[in-house]
Amino acid sequence: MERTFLAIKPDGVQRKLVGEIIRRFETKGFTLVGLKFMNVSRELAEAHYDVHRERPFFGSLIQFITSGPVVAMVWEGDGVIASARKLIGATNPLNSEPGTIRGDFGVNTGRNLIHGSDAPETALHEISLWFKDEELVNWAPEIKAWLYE
Ligand code: D4T
Repeated sequence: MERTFLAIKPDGVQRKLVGEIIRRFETKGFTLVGLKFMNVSRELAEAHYDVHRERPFFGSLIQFITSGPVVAMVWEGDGVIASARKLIGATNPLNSEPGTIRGDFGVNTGRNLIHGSDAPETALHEISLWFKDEELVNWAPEIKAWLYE
């Protein structure tokens, strides 16, 4: 089954949205296989956002993501990468549809609450960047037969 990397950013943590955000992926039917609450080092932040290194917002992005704790997660399920991006919503929360996480809780691109991997290759890369193999839990939820035909 597919896996994706999601991280509740410092604004999501500060605004006490951790439970609300996790609930959305749980109730959708995806399976949590990795979870840690952590401060992000500058080194990890820069590696994670390496593709944005030359962008004008890179400095403020690194400052923001290292400014407080984040909830790093790995979620599993058929099609979870694209589906999680839909549940999260557009990068600019003002353009995110109501019903999405950013659409319901955000108003600014620099405070868009949650990160989600955007493709299978990025998901693999980001999972290995943030988690050791032994930190991921392989398990099959008992309700699987009620989620999948
Ligand atoms: P992430 O990567 O956080 O899931 O966001 P997106 O995939 O939706 O958007 P992105 O990679 O284009 O941007 C990464 C990160 O940078 C912030 N950002 C982005 C910003 O502060 N100013 C900007 O102009 C843009 C485009 C928000 C998300």
